[in-house]
Amino acid sequence: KPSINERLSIIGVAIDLGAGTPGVSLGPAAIRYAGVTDRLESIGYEVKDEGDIVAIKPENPKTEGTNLKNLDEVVRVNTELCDKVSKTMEEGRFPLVLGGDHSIAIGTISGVLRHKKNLGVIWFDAHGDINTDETSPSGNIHGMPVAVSLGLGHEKLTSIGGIENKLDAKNIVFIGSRDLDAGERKVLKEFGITVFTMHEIDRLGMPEVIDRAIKIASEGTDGIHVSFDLDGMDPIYAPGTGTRVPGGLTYRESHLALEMIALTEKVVSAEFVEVNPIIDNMNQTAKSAVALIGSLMGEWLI
Ligand code: 4U7
Ligand code: MN
Ligand code: MN
Ligand code: MN
Repeated sequence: KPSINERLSIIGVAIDLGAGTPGVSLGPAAIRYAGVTDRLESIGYEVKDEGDIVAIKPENPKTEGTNLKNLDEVVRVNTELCDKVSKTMEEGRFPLVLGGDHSIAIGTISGVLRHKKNLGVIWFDAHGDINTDETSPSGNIHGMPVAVSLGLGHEKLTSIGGIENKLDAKNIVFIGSRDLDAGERKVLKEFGITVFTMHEIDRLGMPEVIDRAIKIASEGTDGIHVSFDLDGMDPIYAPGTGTRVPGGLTYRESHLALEMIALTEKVVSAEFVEVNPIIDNMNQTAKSAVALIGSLMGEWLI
């Protein structure tokens, strides 16, 4: 039996404007073809598929006075997503957001924050995603959602969903990091954010890492959001993603982590992002995403 919330809404976000590589906008379709709804229904969830929020490629990707790519459309899409996530939670349903590039975490998290003022976040990713327009080497907004959710960066991004509630750095934890930029390391240190890089996972083992991560995301919070970038997994299991980094989480490490998080019964929302079927191998990465969703939603429980 599922333990988190038996009613669930799937929200696709067909956007690649925040990423450097095109094609991740087809992620939600790929994850649906990999059977996400059937999988969740077979566990016992009542699933409502809300379809996709669709980004439209702008004629001019530049906004005056910034290096950020496609800023205005990324803002529009995330504002819509914020409202949809918030409405889903209002209906007492669990929002499962399918990406799409990781810029959509801005909309998801700001929507969840309307209902959960003190939100813990567990961020699975090879990257830090904590750049701002000032530190970003690329101008790609998918490298910035954590910064934005802390209130850092371009005002058009930080004001999505209102500025009064933001994440607290002490309740954010990273797992699987192995490609952090110089500017990101500085911010992570400055804010005292806990980062379990692959080094810590190798040394401590995933059970210990996840125990600690759950404590960090739980202390003083009223729920946990799971943000899973498929590039956190090793490219062997998730080759269809634009920013592959070798030496990632194994199949069982990722699943064990999500299973242990499921047991807390504290998860209020989740997103699985950066699935790019255009550069994938037989939809393998979307299949990995569906299996991971199964683990987070308790399909392994007897
Ligand atoms: B993803 C990068 F410089 N840090 O900011 C950047 F290495 O959502 C990559 O984690 C960001 O996939 C990757 O452009 C964003 C780069
Ligand atoms: Mn990443
Ligand atoms: Mn990411
Ligand atoms: Mn990526």
